[in-house]
Amino acid sequence: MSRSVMVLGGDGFCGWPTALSLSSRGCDVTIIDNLSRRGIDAELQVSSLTPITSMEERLIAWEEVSGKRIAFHNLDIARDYEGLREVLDRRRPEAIVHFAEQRAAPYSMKSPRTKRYTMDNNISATHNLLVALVDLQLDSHLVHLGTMGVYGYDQADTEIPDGYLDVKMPGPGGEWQDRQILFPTTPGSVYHLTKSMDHLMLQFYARNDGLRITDLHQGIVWGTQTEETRKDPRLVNRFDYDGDYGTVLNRFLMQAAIGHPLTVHGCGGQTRAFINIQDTTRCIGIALDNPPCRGERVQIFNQVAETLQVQGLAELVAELTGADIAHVPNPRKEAAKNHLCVSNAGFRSLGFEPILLREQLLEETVEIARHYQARCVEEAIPARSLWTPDNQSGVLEGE
Ligand code: NAD
Ligand code: USQ
Repeated sequence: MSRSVMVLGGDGFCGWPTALSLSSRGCDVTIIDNLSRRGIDAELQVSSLTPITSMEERLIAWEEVSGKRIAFHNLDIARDYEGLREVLDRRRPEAIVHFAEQRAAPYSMKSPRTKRYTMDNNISATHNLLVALVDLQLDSHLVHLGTMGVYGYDQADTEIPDGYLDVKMPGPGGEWQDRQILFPTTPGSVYHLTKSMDHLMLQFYARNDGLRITDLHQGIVWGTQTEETRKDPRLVNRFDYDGDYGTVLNRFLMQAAIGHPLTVHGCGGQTRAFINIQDTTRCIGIALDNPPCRGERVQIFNQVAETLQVQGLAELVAELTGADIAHVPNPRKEAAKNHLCVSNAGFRSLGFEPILLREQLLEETVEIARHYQARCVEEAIPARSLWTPDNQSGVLEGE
């Protein structure tokens, strides 16, 4: 019998290609999404650079292309606990992949309303899901999409392990004892704060109720198409480029495609972790194939391919496309420069071989951006969300 998997947030940038990839692998997939991301596009008067079709059209196209059906429920998992409980009880999925959160740091810092929305939505979504699993005594393997940003970006030259840190603490007689603790969190936005809080909720429910949980600390996802979304134009994945939702590499690739200078914040000294969207789907497949046992602590994997500095990234895109680089004031409160060294040993030990940036997919993304450039709203490109009202330089005090 095929494995039943529920994909929460399955209309989104990571959720849609993941749902298709799982369906393609023979899983019986159900998507839950309240389409809030499309609603935020309307609120911001911008839309995906790629013309995404409605959920209904997407599912018809997938059935035509693959012969496989994906079920869909339009449901707000943060506000409709009974609705979520009812679908979970009916489907009793073997696994659940949870993407359903407000995921943009700039949007989360935009206004009191967006701060409160991000907090209420993300915390309630994750908590409702955990409560429902306990309430229904479901033994589904929960795979949660967390973020590298949970660790923060002020590490020294040390490597960030997969979630847990080996430390030495003084015992009663002053002797040093070995302990393993959760890596301390240092969130840099309200959005990242919600992920740090998710991180604690997952720990609590795994310990208290024996839930089987994998938490994936994912880096910045780049690219747009995957093996499955390429199969039909109606399956195209979303491509965010605006100042709130566009992430740095996809923004640079799109800016290069339309002849806009690459918007490097400050000196571009921030180093971040990256992963291609195709690898997101692969890693989730690997995580689903390797569930923890009941009673085990939360299994944490860093879902990253490589780390790069923003300035280096801009130079790489400029080299590839001939684009100019512009250094703009940083609207965020972040260090001018940081070091970041991350282990992805957990996934590598399970066979993950990451796609690296210098491979040909960068060009594919530029091509897609060129193809749809007429859909670009240029006024939506600048990042206008300020971390604090007086934050003109964006640099943390003491830098
Ligand atoms: P996205 O905004 O494109 O997708 C999220 C989806 O969840 C949307 O379709 C939205 O409508 C849905 N959703 C949000 N709140 C919901 C609710 N209350 N009920 C039902 N559906 C709801 O975001 P994405 O880029 O696909 O990110 C997915 C997950 O991966 C997020 O949790 C994000 O934090 C994490 N992540 C993303 C990236 C990235 O670079 N995109 C990197 C690391 C981690
Ligand atoms: N940046 C620029 N120019 C731009 C846009 C961004 O220099 O035009 C800089 C930012 O100042 C920041 C870095 O690039 O230093 C990354 O910004 P981003 O918007 O690409 O990524 P971020 O805000 O961290 O958030 C994204 C996703 C989020 C996910 C996170 C993974 O939106 O859902 O959790 O990446 S991570 O960064 O590893 O925490």
